[in-house]
Amino acid sequence: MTVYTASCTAPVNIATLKYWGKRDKALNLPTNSSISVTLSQKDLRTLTTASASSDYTSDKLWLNGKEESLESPRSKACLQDLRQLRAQVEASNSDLPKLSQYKLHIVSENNFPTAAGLASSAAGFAALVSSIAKLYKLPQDMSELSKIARKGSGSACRSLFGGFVAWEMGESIDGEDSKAVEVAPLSHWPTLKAAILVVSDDKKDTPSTSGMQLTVATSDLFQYRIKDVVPKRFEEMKSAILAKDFEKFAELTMKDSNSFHAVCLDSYPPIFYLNDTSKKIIKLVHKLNELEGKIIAAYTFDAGPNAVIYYDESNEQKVLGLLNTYFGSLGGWESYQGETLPKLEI
Ligand code: 2P0
Repeated sequence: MTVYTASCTAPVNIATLKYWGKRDKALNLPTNSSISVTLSQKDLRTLTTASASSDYTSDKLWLNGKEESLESPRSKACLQDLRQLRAQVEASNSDLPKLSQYKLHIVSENNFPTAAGLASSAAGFAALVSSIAKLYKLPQDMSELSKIARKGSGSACRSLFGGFVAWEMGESIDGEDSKAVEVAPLSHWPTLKAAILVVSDDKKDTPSTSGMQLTVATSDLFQYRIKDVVPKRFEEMKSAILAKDFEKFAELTMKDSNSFHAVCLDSYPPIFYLNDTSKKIIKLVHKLNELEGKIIAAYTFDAGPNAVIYYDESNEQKVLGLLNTYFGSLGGWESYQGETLPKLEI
């Protein structure tokens, strides 16, 4: 039996300008554009191997050694789009094996505990799409493929690129212009680092998808956020990244995290993702910046209580030293844009 295989990795990305809200739930079309930093491949990533064979009888997925379903509408949408593109390739070259008609076996592994409360769906769908695209030898570029990953999970579209990434919300109804683009590669700002503080590894309170729907339907503040706040912040953050202006980047990052959690609180009934430890981390970072007389650290929180702290490597001792003093009992990763250093003792 002939088995065709290809493997790819995709890293976790952490949004500095948050995606929160869909204008189309089936296509994962967002109500605002967003920006993220993709973490180093060496630290937090999904490795996926896709294989196709005429002998396979059904599509199958194993995630961290456990068989999972590929029957969700999101997974099916991704497979359908990829098969369609492969069929186009096969139509133009009749010598190619008809992989578009073969069933797929997908084996996927995270190198971080899924229970750590870190968004694994982004890296997961990005690795799924890129490994199948590689297997199918698709000619499409990453932005094109990001539209497929987006249908799996909105934030997954950003994990197809390394470094600094924008997800342009687009305007069309079919989502053809809702895609990820590179703002700057990883090498652009090698001294920027991120530390992740695992405050809790509990399953999140409200799943992102239903949380977003609730916010869109009930929050007045959300309307202000998407119309008056994010469009300007999107441009400012891209400029701050291109200029490697840490203070500006950090200020915008913290403000957007707070804005996102504010619209969660303004939802009805309210959604709470931050806990008391998260709030103490926020206060501590502001205290540190105040004592320094300038911004040397920025926090951001996703749909859970865990913190990601951005800082420049020149301030590593100060930032990590302080966090270690106050939150020494928390688990954490240190994620470097480049080399992997030992696990953080915090
Ligand atoms: C983000 N989050 O920009 C924001 C910030 C959580 C808070 O993207 O429904 O798992 O699969 O499109 O991508 C989490 O939402 O949601 C998320 P779906 P997703 O990273």
